[in-house]
Amino acid sequence: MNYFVESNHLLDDPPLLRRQLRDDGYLFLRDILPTEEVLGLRKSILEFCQGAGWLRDGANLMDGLTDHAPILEGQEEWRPVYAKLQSLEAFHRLKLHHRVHEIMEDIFQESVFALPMTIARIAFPRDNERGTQPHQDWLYVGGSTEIISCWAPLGNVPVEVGGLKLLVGSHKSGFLVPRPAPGPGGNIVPIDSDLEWFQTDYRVGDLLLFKSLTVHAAADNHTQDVLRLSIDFRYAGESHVITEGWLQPHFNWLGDPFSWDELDKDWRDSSTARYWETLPDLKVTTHERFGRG
Ligand SMILES: O=C(O)CCC(=O)C(=O)O
Repeated sequence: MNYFVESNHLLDDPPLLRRQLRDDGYLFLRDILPTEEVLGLRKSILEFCQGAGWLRDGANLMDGLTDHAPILEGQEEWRPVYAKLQSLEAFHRLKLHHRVHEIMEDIFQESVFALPMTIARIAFPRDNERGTQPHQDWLYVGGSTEIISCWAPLGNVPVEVGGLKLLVGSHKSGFLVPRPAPGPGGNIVPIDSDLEWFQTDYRVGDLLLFKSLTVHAAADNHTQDVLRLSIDFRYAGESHVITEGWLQPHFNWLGDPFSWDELDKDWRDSSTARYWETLPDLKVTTHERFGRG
């Protein structure tokens, strides 16, 4: 098992930070996201899970323990929980944190913006075969291959619980042709056996950044009872092309309640809602074949 290299010491040296990203296809940073906000989100999400009967009775809420049969993203029972989560302003605001923004400006060397679609994963234990399979985000995100994906744990996620792993150097292989597979995203790409998987003991506040062509997947959850909660989102430099589907909420293809009109009605006055509509020159194209995160 290989652990990510931590790159916090490069934050004051943007050229070296960019070089590290270019060489390895990822950057792993500790203590970027604000602890209180991450834990506040974790609490809200776990309350929704508890309300749905997914958590073990009598256990500490923040431990996120489940004895429920695994529930897969997209399933009927999952939808109301995910709709509540997607209507949390704090969930959509987290990606806009100034430290994330500053790092992205150092990477892109121009003004940047966060793609509005923001994804949460509530990954059940005892379900590894239906976890996120090895894939490249570009298949779904389209547009510029320079778009950066970010993944962060919503709570501590030790190696035992899994989290995200990635294949270091895989961004140099170009676009890999996927085939259908179970799990979120529904595709898997071939793995270069010369490359190695890296992961880490994730802590609250950590941020993993990776390139659109970097192969990544859910690492196995070796516990019997711990839910893994995480957020993922993407950034682009203002001169980069994005695809129109990413201006919509995750699972917008199901219709209401996964539309902005439904989700942001209680936070429409805040700067989190519809911020992209005031950005001057968004370069938006279509991505008809894929586009689902
Ligand atoms: O958290 C996961 O299981 C999948 C996340 C992912 O694949 C992504 O961030 O692109």
